[in-house]
Amino acid sequence: MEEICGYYSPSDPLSFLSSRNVMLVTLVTSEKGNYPGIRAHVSQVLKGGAGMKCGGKIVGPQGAFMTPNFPNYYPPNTECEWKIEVPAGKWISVIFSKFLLFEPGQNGKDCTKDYVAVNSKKLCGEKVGQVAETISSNVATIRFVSDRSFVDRGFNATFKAIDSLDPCPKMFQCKNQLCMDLKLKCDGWNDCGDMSDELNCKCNESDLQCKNGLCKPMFWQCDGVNDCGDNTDELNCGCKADQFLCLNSACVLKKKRCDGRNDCGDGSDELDCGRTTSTSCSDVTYKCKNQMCINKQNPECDGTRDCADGSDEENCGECSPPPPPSSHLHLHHLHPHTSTISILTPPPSPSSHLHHLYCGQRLLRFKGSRIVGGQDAELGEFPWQVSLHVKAYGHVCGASVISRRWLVTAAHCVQDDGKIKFSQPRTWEAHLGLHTQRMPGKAVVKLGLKQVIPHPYYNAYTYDNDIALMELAGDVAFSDYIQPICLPAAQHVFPSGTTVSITGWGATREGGSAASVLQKAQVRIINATVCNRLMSNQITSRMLCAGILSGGVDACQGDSGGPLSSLASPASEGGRSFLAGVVSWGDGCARRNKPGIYSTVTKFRGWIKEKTGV
Ligand code: 4AZ
Repeated sequence: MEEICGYYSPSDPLSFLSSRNVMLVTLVTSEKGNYPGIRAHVSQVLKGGAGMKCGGKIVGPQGAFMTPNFPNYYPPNTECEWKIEVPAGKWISVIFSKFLLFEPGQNGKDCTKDYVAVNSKKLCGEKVGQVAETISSNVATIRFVSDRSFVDRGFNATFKAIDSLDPCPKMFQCKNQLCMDLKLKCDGWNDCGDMSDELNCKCNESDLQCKNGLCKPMFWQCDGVNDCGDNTDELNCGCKADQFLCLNSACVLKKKRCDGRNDCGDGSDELDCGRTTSTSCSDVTYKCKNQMCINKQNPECDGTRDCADGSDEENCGECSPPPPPSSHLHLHHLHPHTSTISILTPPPSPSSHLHHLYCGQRLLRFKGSRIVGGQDAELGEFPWQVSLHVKAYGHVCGASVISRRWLVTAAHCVQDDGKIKFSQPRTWEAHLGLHTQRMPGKAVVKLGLKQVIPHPYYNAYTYDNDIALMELAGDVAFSDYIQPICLPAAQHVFPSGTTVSITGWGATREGGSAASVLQKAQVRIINATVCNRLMSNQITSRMLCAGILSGGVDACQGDSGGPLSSLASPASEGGRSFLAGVVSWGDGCARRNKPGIYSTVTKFRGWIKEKTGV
């Protein structure tokens, strides 16, 4: 029926129903780790019991029907036939709110295996969202057929009598026949599922008209994301076609870029011009340890030695050597009789004894690569993620490993609250290398704290400067499951639209309960001006917004203090993760147009260095 793994709470057990007197359960374990395993109860149910019944005649203005056992798997080799009759003169609208009839080898069109037939129209496969069918008669026959092989969860459906002249009274009818609230038409969101509520719209003044006819909320313009689909919302964003947009939002002629002169005023037209050179220092240049500045954006830990003193590759982990350009063993013949051997370290592997030298890199390899709208992280996928436990209570906040000694978290996690002294190091136990709460594997290291340093300007009312440092009671040994994340330089830029990861054991929905297995999700960085508008002017420059504005994906309670990890583009060598933000606050969780708010780590780079030396 299904292949499952992971952790399921006893309060939310899985249940399976076999349609016969046999069920095969196979437990497969790998060589890694020991776990408590499973405990299952088996009971017999009456064959042909209520849940197994299907078909029949349903008469009335509305009703519901579903496949046998729904939402469990329907049995193979089954046929159900429902005869529906609504009052004379009316038509019938059938809505399948779930439609799961997947079967390998069936393409969703021919429907030669398991299918549903609405009169003679066959439907099959798995459908996302609701499916609507209109029958232009007051009687209909719905047939469900499953063959001998492969079963799925089936469907549940409702039907109602509709007026043939007005099938969606006071509502908008989508092309796929669903009825939608009129307010949802032309609001920039694909509510119908087939975009039909967003086509042929006359955009109102607060909306942006895309060239392809769609209307999108105006605040999506120039946010670095192609929301229209034809990129028209990202054209002419402040600058004309032949102009370059400077980091300070000024426009200069494109031909002035990389001409050796500071045309923007902030020097950003002279960044990333191919050859990295020393330049006069400004807000947009990177300052090397020797106080010289270079004209390259985000040069730190990118595998290229850009500063003459190599300092841009220095804080990529403790005593990290500048990563070399390839992974071979090279002999440099300096002199006929002497040769220096430099061992060019390969990308770290679990067996590499050098792997503790790196930051922001996973040691384990992954196939592709709660948080609301996320999924289980893989073991070792976010080795800098820490779970901060209050002793005798459990997980309270997240944090990130930045060195053997230091963690970064949120200041609001370490504020005293009545009797609980969150500001005291002895209150806390940091769990590093953790994957599943209450299931500490061999990889987990639990450490007490020596110091807790909240940012001195943290404001508990506005959440401004919501960042804190934690010194571990001892040095932690890095492993496949414990690694530091790279800290971005103060000038590091995380452009709007960049996809970043959020991770944590926080609530999996607003007001919901915490996750057991570390959750991960991807969100996008949102333009600060847009975000400030969405969040009623509460965003300071120490805050960074990230989210999915259509809702459904976000950090939530219990994720606070955890990392907003940004993977440097694979093109820049190394593919390291940088700590772009620290989970701080939000207006609820995963709501539409309410991004998550993170502390901007670049703003605190100097303070972190001053307090920790990292
Ligand atoms: C919290 O309560 C919290 N949606 C953290 C993040 C967000 C909301 C609430 C962002 O810790």
